[in-house]
Amino acid sequence: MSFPKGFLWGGATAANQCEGAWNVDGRGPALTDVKTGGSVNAPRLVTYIDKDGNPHAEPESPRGIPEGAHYAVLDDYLYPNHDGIDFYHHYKEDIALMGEMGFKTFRMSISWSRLFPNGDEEVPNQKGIEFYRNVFTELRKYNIEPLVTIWHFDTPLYLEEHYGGWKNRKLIGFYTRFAKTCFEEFKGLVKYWLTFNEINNTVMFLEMFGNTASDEDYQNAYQILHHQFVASAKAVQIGHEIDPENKIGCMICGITFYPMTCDPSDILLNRHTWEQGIFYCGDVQCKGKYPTYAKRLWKEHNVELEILPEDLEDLKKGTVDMYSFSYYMSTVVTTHTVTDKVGGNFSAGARNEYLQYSDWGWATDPTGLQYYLEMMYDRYELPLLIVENGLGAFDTVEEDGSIHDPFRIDYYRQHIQAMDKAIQNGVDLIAYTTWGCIDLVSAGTGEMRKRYGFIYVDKQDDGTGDYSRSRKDSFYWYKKVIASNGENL
Ligand code: BGP
Repeated sequence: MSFPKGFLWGGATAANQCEGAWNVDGRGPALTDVKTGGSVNAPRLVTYIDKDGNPHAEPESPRGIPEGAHYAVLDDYLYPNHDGIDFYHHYKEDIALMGEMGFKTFRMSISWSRLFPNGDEEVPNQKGIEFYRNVFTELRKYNIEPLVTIWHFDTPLYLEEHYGGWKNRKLIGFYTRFAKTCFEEFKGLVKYWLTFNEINNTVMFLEMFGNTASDEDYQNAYQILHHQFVASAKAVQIGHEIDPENKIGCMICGITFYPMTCDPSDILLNRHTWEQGIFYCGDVQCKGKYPTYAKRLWKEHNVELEILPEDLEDLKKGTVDMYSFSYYMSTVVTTHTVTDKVGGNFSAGARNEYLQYSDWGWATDPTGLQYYLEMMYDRYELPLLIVENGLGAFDTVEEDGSIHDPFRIDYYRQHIQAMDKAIQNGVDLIAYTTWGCIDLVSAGTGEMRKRYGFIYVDKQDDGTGDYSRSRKDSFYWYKKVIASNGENL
């Protein structure tokens, strides 16, 4: 195995899917308290669950909040992001378990509305700052390097309701203040930062296999992205000023796309899908300017962006130090009619007969990961981090309390082998944080039963469970992997 010394093995979570304590110590409600996390960026393919447990389709308008649903539901939501797995009160126990596995790094995010309850305040909530300082200090006790996502879908609800969310340019200023506060307050405790989780979701899933989007949807999506690009670039500049040691990355939802046939129209569509879905955001954030094909993308949907001259300066000055991405699956695109569609949480494509699919229809494809790694390293020549990868699956607790998850171990083994091949081929991969290292609420569906963890959490979708934590077989396996720096698979 070729993993470099100091390789950052670990796991990943997001505040909105694990912290809970949604109204504790001054935290304000976030958009993700009332909608599943994925819906924030990919409004079409998710449902929200009302207090009687009934799923409802998303409303027509992208990013719209179901009318009358939010506060009414908030108090006793059944499948809630806002309860999470109560990491807020269990963090010491959870970090001890991560320490036991030998984690070198832990990816987590900071809840914006815990620091700025409405999002537009000038002064942060001290209790929120205290919480994260305690978490980072606890991580350092175990020599675990925090890897912190500043925004993981959870815009304060107030900003959505009163400003229209990221469509509004004002959000750049609010986010920048939030990011600056994080860099200042956690200086010396955190060195690795990611500005926006899966920033590309906004545009990637607008139109795939039968989903339709209007020109207005495209207009909004590209304008939202422009605001987020500028916000990210400003954050990178501020982060570097506050501490030159800071390493700040982008975070892209990584999917490997294949053409279904060798029909030239499929090959061209595949290239255009990569451009719209994956390269567009990475290119702006890594190269500091809009790519040449952006004009084609905008023209296709009559998009006219509001871009100020100083924005372009910011993009140039605020390029990221590293490229991070999530990777769960590949998908297949075609111009031909497809009847057998399979989907991820946010994506859907044609079935690939060479691959196996998870219970949630995600294609397991480690070779696609190698492909992605080699392609992105060549494109950007920046250190790469895989900050999400994993298999959402059902777990069964045996009578003696043990949990056997060989399927999960197999999945990881294959992906780690693919990473090894990419490293041997020259890729500078520095970190691997598996998604949901501790079971948490699903972003796409709001469920608990779709589990990713090495650590099982007794919280069930029917509201039962005592939140106790236990070790799955994969826990012991991953511990060996880390101890041997990837040799012992
Ligand atoms: C990514 C999100 C995560 C996460 C993961 C798994 O897109 O960044 O927040 O949840 O997908 O998705 P799901 O929870 O739908 O299984």
